[in-house]
Amino acid sequence: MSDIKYSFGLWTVGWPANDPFGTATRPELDPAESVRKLADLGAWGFTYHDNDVFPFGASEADRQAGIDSVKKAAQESGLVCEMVTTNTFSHPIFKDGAFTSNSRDVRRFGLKKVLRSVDNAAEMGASTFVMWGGREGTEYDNSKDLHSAHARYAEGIDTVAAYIKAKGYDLRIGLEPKPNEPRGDIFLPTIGHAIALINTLDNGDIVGLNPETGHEQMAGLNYTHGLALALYCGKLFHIDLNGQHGPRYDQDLVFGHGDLLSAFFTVDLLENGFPNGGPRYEGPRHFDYKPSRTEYLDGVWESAKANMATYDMLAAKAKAYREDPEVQAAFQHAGIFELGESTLGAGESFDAFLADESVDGIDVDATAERDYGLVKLHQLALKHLIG
Ligand code: 3MF
Ligand code: MG
Ligand code: MG
Repeated sequence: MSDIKYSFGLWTVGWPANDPFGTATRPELDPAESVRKLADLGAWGFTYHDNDVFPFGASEADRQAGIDSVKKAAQESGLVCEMVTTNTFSHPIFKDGAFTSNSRDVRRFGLKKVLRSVDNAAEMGASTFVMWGGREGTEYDNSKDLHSAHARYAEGIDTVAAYIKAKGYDLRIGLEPKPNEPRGDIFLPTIGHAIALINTLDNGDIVGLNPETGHEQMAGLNYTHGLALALYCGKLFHIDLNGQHGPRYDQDLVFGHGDLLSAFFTVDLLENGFPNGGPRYEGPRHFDYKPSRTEYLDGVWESAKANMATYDMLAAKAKAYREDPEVQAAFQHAGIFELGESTLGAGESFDAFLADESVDGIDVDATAERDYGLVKLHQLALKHLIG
């Protein structure tokens, strides 16, 4: 396998495949065993929710025993704990949200649960702390004062960021947008919404994003474009890779098993960067998928391997695509390098620009007839992907 740093949530392989219509089809896995198994399969890192390693309401002793068991497996196998997150969605107390619940008692309970998880993330040496607001939302638009809900959400996130700074932890927060499921509408439904809220925070410098392939695609949006915006804003702190077939329930398929062409361009961006240079994503290639309910234990580990194998194959194909002189010529023809040039000249004044007769002196009809060759360029991508 490649030297790409692959990472898995323990809740992915550990999902016993219970869904809203049926009970589990697989036994619970010991999280420490999953750590060892993922290391055997060639993964580099792992991530978990607090309640993936100890149950909700565990005694202090049981809590520490769960953490220590996973920590020992990590030390022995060399698997890196790179991200920790909090489950603020499973227990009924969070049915109306954690940071945005109408109940102040619930909000204070949720905040304390999250801060304890932050301490655990630091203890495990993680670099990212993810916050997915699974229950932060509504089914009905009159369920909340929507201004107060956003204010409480911002307060909660800012408080966690301030706590990280106060403790001197080397951690950054990754907010994970999702449009719906399990709530009818979840707050911060997309990458763009999350960036807008981050910009209002006092401690927003350590708050960025953990975008998930399927979550953007559930909203009919383009994941690769979302990653590009997050990179442009300096906010791509972590990623959740998986597969999805457009707007429907959250499928959490193996990466590449949904929209394969989109996955190809995601990998092309992650591995090769923008054609004109610019910010790069340096974090782990983290998978947040679910082994399908039809699979038993062999299928769990086959599907885990499939994520890494698919990414490896796409990375090799994306490299060949970028290195192909025909592709580079098509980039040139399409104007992709030209888009890297600023529209105004360096230091060009408004007066100089408006006085420049060559701007509207162009032959508009001839310019409108330009053939960008984008279909040919896209066909070249297909040739590399499936040719
Ligand atoms: C749900 C998710 C979550 C988050 C996790 C934090 C249970 O659709 O994607 O997984 O990823 O809570 O990373
Ligand atoms: Mg998901
Ligand atoms: Mg996720």
